[in-house]
Amino acid sequence: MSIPLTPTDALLVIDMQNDFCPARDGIGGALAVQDGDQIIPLINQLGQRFHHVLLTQDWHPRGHISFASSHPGTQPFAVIDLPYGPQTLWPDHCVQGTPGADLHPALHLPHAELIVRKGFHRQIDSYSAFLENDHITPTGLAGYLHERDLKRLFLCGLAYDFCVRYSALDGTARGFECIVLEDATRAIGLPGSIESTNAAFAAHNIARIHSSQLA
Ligand code: VGL
Ligand code: ZN
Repeated sequence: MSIPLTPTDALLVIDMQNDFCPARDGIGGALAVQDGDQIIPLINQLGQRFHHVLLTQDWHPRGHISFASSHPGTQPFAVIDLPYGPQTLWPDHCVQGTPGADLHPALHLPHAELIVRKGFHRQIDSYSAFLENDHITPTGLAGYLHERDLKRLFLCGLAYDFCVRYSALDGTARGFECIVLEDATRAIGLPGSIESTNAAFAAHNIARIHSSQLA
């Protein structure tokens, strides 16, 4: 199966930030995804094939509700109940204005049209590029895509089992065709998180393809 690209396609590059990549010279790595930086050359190549490239940037205030440090007595990767539902707690990461929150310097996508920042409300986390974790608060991306007449999204970036997962699911629910470029993502890999992501994609007919399948 080979997929030809059309002018209404966009590449959606999720959270390719220093804190999700292994630390270099003391920069980043706060929530490093194993080998997260190894997908950057492929993403740069993919970017050249798309007319439209959109990025997301996880962008938390200090003291964000998703940080274990905001809940004394808890540890990162524990799950707590918040008013909007269960929330995994994370190490402090992608704090606004810090080097860890910067896009990785090896990412070279100069024609990217939009950077969607998410997770900036102190009391709500946001994995998805479309909707925050309360499943109510929109990021504005759906409106942007509608106005720009962009209909199909190819997703890549970090992390497969969190932000890529929920972005693809919410995009699909909003009527955008979402296709995951599996070799251009990496997972955090909490217990069961990859398996449940694969199951959710299958249940919603979200295709996982290899980048070589792009015509
Ligand atoms: C992410 C956990 C916390 C992600 C962001 O980009 O997948 N994961 N914040
Ligand atoms: Zn985050």
